[in-house]
Amino acid sequence: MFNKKYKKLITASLALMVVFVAGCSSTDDKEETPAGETSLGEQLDYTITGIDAGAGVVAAAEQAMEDYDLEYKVQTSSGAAMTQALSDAIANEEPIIVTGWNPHWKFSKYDLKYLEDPKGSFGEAENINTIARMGLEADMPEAYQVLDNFAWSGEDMENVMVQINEGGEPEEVAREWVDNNTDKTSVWIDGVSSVDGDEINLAYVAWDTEIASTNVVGAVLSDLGYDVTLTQVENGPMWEAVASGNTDAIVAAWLPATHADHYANFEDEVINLGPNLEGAAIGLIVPAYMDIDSIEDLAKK
Ligand code: PBE
Repeated sequence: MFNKKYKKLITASLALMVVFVAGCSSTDDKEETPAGETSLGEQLDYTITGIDAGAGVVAAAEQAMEDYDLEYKVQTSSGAAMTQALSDAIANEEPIIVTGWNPHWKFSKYDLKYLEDPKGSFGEAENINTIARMGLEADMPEAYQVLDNFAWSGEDMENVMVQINEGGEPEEVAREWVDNNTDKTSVWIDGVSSVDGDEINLAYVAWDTEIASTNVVGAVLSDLGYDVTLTQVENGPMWEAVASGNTDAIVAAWLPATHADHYANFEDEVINLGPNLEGAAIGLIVPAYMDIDSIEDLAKK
């Protein structure tokens, strides 16, 4: 009855009507995405860019998805993959949500913001603590004293992190920082005697914060005469190592919230030497150009 041309026209108008009707059916909530536009959730494929599966911030992000009743998945990878994805998204002015933390070099490189967390899924202000194995004080009193004294500011740590991010070898950057900041490091070694090549092991996870701090403490211990080994592990094994005595200490314990489960497991098997850095934080972080401010906004967009 119809020739080919008419058939095409009819199909096209039907398709237009479908689009029109679909567009009309979802306009009652003002916050919803206007017809024809891709929602933020769709643009992000409902994905939060996470880091390593063992990280406390990944567990907290998964908890947040439950607390805020969100359909997003937290994709795990590594700290380095997360910062690469962040950098790629910013280069293209695309949306991205990452599991992040501070101190961190990313804040000096990019214009970023934490999403507000009114339900407190990511906890309050954090400290980074130093944890020693049982018996370290008796076995290596000099190292124990330095580890106990070790404390610096977020700004100090970021100075080291920025230089490593700019391509410096962690060990060399740490060495240089220690040499240039004797006003600080002299307090850590004040009254501590040198040793003669005693072996000491520090475990850490390859998070940018911990790469910086562990290398700095390693450099100071090495100046005192220790034969220092830094062992890179995952978060769970790091806690097991210090609890079992397989490593001598860690400077990477985020408390009270981020590593709360690990600390609760091993509290009686380790010595907590207290904070080496105060005022850290974890959370969901986005580029400042994104027009959301709170985790709650993800439910609407
Ligand atoms: N972090 C950095 C760690 C603690 C240090 C926030 C990635 C974590 O989430 O466990």
